[in-house]
Amino acid sequence: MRMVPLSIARPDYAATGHPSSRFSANVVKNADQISRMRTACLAAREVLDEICVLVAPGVTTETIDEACHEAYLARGGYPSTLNYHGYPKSLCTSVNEVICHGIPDSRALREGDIVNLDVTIFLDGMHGDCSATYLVGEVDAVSRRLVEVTHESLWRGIGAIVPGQPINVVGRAIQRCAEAADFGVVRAFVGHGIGEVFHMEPSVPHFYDPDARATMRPGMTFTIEPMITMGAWRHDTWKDGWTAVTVDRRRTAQFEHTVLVTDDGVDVLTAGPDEVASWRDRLAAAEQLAGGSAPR
Ligand code: EYF
Ligand code: CO
Repeated sequence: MRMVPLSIARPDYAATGHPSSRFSANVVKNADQISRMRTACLAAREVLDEICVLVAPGVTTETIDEACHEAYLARGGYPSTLNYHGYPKSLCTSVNEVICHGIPDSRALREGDIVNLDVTIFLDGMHGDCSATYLVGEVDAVSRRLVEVTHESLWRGIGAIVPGQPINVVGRAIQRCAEAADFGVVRAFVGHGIGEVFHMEPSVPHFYDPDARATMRPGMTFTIEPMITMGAWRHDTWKDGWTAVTVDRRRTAQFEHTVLVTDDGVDVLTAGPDEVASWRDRLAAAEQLAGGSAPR
């Protein structure tokens, strides 16, 4: 396992692999917690931006993991995934048919692959989590479309966040977007509350689940991380116990942000300002074309 200097503060599971209960932290954060979430989420964004430039044919996912590990440490952060339930690495790297939790290894990326890099840092007592799917060299048109629609579905889900509404409006927006493009939505892995604890309430399904009725309240922080498939949305798990793959081994993509519910909408804590502005414009233009109202 990669080393973390003793000077870096660790989450409770770093030594044992067992995190404290997901019910042990408050769902609505106070101003101090929100300020520390901003710090952790900004660092997660920076790390992802730093390591994504390594994606290229011939580069192993282990090499990207090593760079990611060093990028966390350089910011004084702990790699949240390291020993989380025993997970062995500092990054998840999910290639092609891998839905999520792919373990970095000695396999080199190949021209035409798609790869999701999922970064989570524990900094200032908080976890910040984001991911994106990248193209390795020249990629076929259907895979490119899968990646684009998955990114749009994330922003459609974010656009559905309105305080006072049930959380299931997020999944409804994501599912509409994915299925309109004839893609599938993975059900087994969902977004989740995040803060001092890596995974906490609420659960955030990426499909319409009428039972997901938790009310979105200002001060909540959670991830939205749709996993969208070209074919079947059901999964198998590799013998390693971690790696989730599509049952039909067709490709899948994922994007993830950590968000904060505000008094009048949402603040995307792991997004750069350019990404927020460009998606707001794109979705507003699409809504106008469709004759609807602009998203919030
Ligand atoms: C107990 C895990 C536990 N969970 C989530 C735990 O970045 C993440 N989500 O956006 C994320 C990353 C990891 C993670 C790495 C390990 N886990 C995974 C799979 C099975 C499991 O069983
Ligand atoms: Co993540």
